Amino acid sequence: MPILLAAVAPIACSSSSPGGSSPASVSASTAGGSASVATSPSTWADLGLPSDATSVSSRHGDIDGDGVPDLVALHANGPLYHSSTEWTLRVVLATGETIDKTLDGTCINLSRCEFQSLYDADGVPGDEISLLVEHITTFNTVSVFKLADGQIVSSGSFQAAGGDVGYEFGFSCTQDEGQPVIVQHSFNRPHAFSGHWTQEDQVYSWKGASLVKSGSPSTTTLAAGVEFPSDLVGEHCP
Ligand SMILES: [Ca+2]
Repeated sequence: MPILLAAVAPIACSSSSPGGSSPASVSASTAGGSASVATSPSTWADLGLPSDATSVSSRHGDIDGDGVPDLVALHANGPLYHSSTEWTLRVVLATGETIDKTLDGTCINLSRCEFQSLYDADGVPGDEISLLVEHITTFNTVSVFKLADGQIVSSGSFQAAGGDVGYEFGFSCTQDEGQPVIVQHSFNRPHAFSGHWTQEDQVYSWKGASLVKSGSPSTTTLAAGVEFPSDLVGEHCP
């Protein structure tokens, strides 16, 4: 995603961040005087982070779907104490508005929460944000967030990867009957080192800002000796 795309638009300075930062902007002289040109927020100063923010990472994405890249940041609230650290997802729109989402719970068994990807998962203009929020031996948990009614909300969580013998997980952004969906793939081989793998696919469809189960999971038993399809393990969203 390019960083310095610009669009001619009025600047709405309504930052709610403690730092009070507004998006990057310049004044351009014109024949009729000067005009403000809003650009995509692109610097750490644009984030207006609180003074106790640590372990900051950021990405660009068009979160509100207006065609201008916005700035998204993930930071810890204070020093890192692993699972006791609280994290915040901050979105600074190109309009200047800042929206925070305190992550529910903490980043479990992770040294830090991490961005997975930003992509339009629901077909509604604007990128959704997926974050790695938990690791246990059996799988990683990835949560999907989106902008809805001026707030960043959690849409759903999925399992990815695998760490235990006989278990693998992944999810895919795809379409079902022409509608965007996310499919959770779960692979299990009850006898860890032998026998048949079973594949269970559960479709999640969008209901407003939420991903909800659509119907019952489909279960397939793979032929003896056939390994699980490794290309479905992990996250598969554009
Ligand atoms: Ca979207």
